[in-house]
Amino acid sequence: NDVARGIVKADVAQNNFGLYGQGQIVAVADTGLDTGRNDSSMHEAFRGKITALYALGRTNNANDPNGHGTHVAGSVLGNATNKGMAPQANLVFQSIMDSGGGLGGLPANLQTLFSQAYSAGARIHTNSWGAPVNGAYTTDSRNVDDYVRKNDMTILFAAGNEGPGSGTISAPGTAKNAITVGATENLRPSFGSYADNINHVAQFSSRGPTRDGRIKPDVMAPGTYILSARSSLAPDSSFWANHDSKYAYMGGTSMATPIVAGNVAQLREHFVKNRGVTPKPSLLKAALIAGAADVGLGFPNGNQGWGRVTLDKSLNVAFVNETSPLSTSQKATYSFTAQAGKPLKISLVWSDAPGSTTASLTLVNDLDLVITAPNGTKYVGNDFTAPYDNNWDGRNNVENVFINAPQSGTYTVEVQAYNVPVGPQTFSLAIVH
Ligand SMILES: [Ca+2]
Ligand SMILES: [Ca+2]
Ligand SMILES: [Ca+2]
Repeated sequence: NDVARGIVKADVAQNNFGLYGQGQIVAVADTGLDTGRNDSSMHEAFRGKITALYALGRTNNANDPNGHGTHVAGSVLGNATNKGMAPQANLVFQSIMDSGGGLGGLPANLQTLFSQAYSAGARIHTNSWGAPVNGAYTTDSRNVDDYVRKNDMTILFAAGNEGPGSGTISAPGTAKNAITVGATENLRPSFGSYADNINHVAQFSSRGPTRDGRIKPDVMAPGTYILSARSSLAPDSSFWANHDSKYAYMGGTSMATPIVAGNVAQLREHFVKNRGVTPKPSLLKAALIAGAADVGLGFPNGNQGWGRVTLDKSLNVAFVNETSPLSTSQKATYSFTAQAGKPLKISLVWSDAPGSTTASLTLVNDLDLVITAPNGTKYVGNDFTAPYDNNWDGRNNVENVFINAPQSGTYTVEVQAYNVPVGPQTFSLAIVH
């Protein structure tokens, strides 16, 4: 956590903007949390900040003999040493590990899980688990999409650890409306080649595209040799390396995902406190994507998605917060002023209607992003080959236009509703310029 914080610029958000996740409640569904008791026996990282602790997998027992859940929660909001990204956020923890060590505490319909957390006040829900389905869109993926579309709940899922082959995203990480997180390397070179270059995608990180050809993961964060909270009940064998009795090292997209969840808490705090809006899930996702950094693979790319989270860029976006619902053939138009020489990144995200698990395409409502430069040059979303206005995207509910060397002057942004069968469709825009 201490190193990752600098890589994703959570430290800049803390030091320069005062963003520690205050006022945000983040839900974590995972194995368990340390002793499982919200009292003085609890790990120092969480004492006094637990809003709710639910035992869903074992009767009246939310403890963590595994170590996974405690470590994950520490990366979001641990508040002792080796702090998480949003140390002033509060925690709703849902222990889903059953007595056999599986995740039998998960309800048949994931919306039950999200609703419990929502009722406890959480508006961010992070999940470091999934099933290796090689990019398939499952009933769980569908339920995630339906919940995000209908509720103010930003839901994150780990991409999975089935890399480095392509087409290996786990479910529900294949959900359209989730923020799906892959792992890049941390910078702890004493541990060797798995943590020696922040621009390396971790070998194990699951790769896109999804089976229906969508770009996933969405964003990346460090996920190797992460130092975070250690459950007092977990054996040494649970960890990548030991540190001391309260902290230890783990790795996986499981570790990258809660880092981004903490960043989302910081970002949400910023929108509420400093930018005058309650950001919808689609805006938080658009801001993360517009701000993210290419690790050197270009776009679109199934290894890195839209790049590594770079929170200070995301804080400063120009934005439209889920507004102007569109029906088929309608459009919304905006403009902004660009400066020559300052790279331009425009992200359109919408919370699409849930797709069919048997269809070849899961996209339901097809919006298109169209950018017009001051000299009339047009760009359409996700066309990264010249000319940039002839490959229209009919698969993704994230569309980006990145212009490395913009002209100075007024750019026009159009969001066109090409086909909206389950409408009308709201959307969000985030612009780094
Ligand atoms: Ca490496
Ligand atoms: Ca489109
Ligand atoms: Ca093209």
